[in-house]
Parts: sequence; structure tokens; C-alpha cells
Amino acid sequence: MSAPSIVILTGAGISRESGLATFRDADGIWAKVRIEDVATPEAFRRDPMRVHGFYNARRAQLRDAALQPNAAHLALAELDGCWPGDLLLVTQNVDDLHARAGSRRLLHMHGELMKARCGRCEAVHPWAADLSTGTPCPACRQTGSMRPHVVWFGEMPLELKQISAALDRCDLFVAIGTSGQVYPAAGFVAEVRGRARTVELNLEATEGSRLFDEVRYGPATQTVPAFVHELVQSL
Ligand code: BJW
Repeated sequence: MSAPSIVILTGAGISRESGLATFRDADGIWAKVRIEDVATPEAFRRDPMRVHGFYNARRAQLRDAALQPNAAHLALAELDGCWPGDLLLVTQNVDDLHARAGSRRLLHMHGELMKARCGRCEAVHPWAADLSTGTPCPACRQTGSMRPHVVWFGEMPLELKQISAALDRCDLFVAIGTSGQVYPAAGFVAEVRGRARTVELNLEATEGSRLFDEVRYGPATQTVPAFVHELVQSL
């Protein structure tokens, strides 16, 4: 029998124990800044320097040598390396911790903080420095149009075709460290329910927990390595 086909969806909770804040927890990002001020195309049009400031600070966090992938990122990378069947890791996170841990079959559906995009020519560039309204696009040389390569509210998430194809054929769907409040990612479990085994790994119950066949609560650095171990043992 061939190995089950797996789709894993991760959210901010998987990076929490590396030191990155989540969005909707009590100490999360949205408790400190308003979505409408920093995470919509309208906010960027209205006050681009404010939005750049918000993302420059978060990009600087990723450059900090102390920020490292944790045991959950590493376990998923190990699974990617040894799983003989289809596997796709879909992350909503804009950090680079999955890639740094070694995951290869990986899609960033909400973009990547270590990339910047030109709103004029659409070229996407690897980006580690701060952005400002005076930053020229390395491709078209225009200033005033560079933006973080992230997906704001009201914008279309990335790689949806590939994600949809993987969901269509998956036998196991695992959601890790996501509150399940942001669509379309929040709808993935309903899409596969009934034909794939669905598992939620989270610190605590979410509004969508009842949609999963199995739920396991605890910090990702504990639940994810344990779950990966079970999967690898089942081969
Ligand atoms: C731990 C842990 C530990 C903590 N271990 N766990 C009405 C109904 C339905 C949809 C809409 C609607 N009105 C508007 C919409 C659409 C909108 C939407 O969903 N809004 C909702 C708020 C209602 N969506 C969009 O606009 C999206 N685009 C779109 O829909 O396009 C149209 C379309 C049409 C048809 C098909 C497809 C598309 C775009 C959404 C963009 C989201 N962008 C952000 C910001 C990205 C850049 C940045 O980082 O700044 O993405 S918002 C933010 O939320 C970020 C995240 O990726 C996303 C999800 O958050 P996540 O990861 O779940 O984090 P939290 O904080 O919510 O949860 C953390 C969890 O971890 C918690 O559960 C904790 O318990 C847990 N945890 N510690 C394990 N140690």
C-alpha cells in the first residue's frame, strides 16, 4: 500500500515558541495594532511609511540570530525528508522558519517577509533590508511602489491552485497552530472532511475544533514531534 498523501497547514502558533508573536492571542499582534492600519491595501495607500515601519520591524526580528526554528519546524522538515508519499506543507506564516528548518515541499500562501514586490512591474525580489517609499525596484528602477511580499486582507492568497490540487488528493490533513479564523485557509478542513483524516494540533481548542476527526492540545514543540514520530512509525 502506498503512503498516505498529506497536507499540513501551519499558522502563527507553530512559530510562537521560537519567539514570534501570534495574531489573535491576548498578547498577539492584533492586540497592539489595528488590522485596518497595517494589513490592507487601503492602509498601504493611505500611509505607506506606517505599513513599511510595521513590516520593517518584523523583518528585523527574522534577521536576529537568536530567532531559530523550533522542534516543531524541525520535526516537519524531518517528515518532509523521509515521507515517501505526496506531502505539502502550506504555511500562512510569512516567517522563513520552515525553510530554515529544511522543509522543501513548502508553499507560503500569505507571502514571505524576506521578499519584496514591486507594485508597478510585479517583480518579486529576495529582501532582507528595510523598505521605504524611496526604495527603487531593482527591476524597473521606479521608486514608490515597493511593498512587502505579503497577502493583506482583501488580496488573493498565493499558490491556491497547487493547494487545491493537493487538498483534492490528500488522505490526511493536519492543521497546526492556527486559529482557523482567516479564509480561505480556515475552509480547508471543511473541503477535505469526510474523505481525509483530519487532525488539529493547537495549544487549545479553536472555533473550528469540532470539524476535525482528532484534536490534540499542547505546545507545538511537543505535539508536533510526537505526531510526526507516530506517522513515521506507521510506514
Ligand atoms: C499555539 C501555540 C503553541 C499559540 N503551540 N499552538 C467573511 C467571511 C469569510 C471570509 C471573509 C469575510 N470577510 C472577509 C473575508 C475574507 C478575509 C477573511 O478571512 N477575513 C476573516 C477575518 C473573516 N480573507 C482575506 O481577505 C484573504 N483573501 C481572500 O479571501 O481573497 C479572496 C478569495 C476568494 C475566493 C477564494 C480565495 C480567496 C486574505 C487573508 C490575508 C491574511 N493576512 C494575514 C497577514 C499576512 C501578513 C502578516 O503576517 O502581517 O495573515 S492576517 C494574519 O492571520 C496572517 C495569518 O497568516 C492569518 C492567520 O492567523 P493564524 O496563523 O491562524 O494566527 P492566530 O493568531 O489567529 O492563531 C494562532 C493560533 O496558534 C491560536 O489558535 C493559538 O491557540 C495557537 N497557539 N501558541 C501550538 N505554542
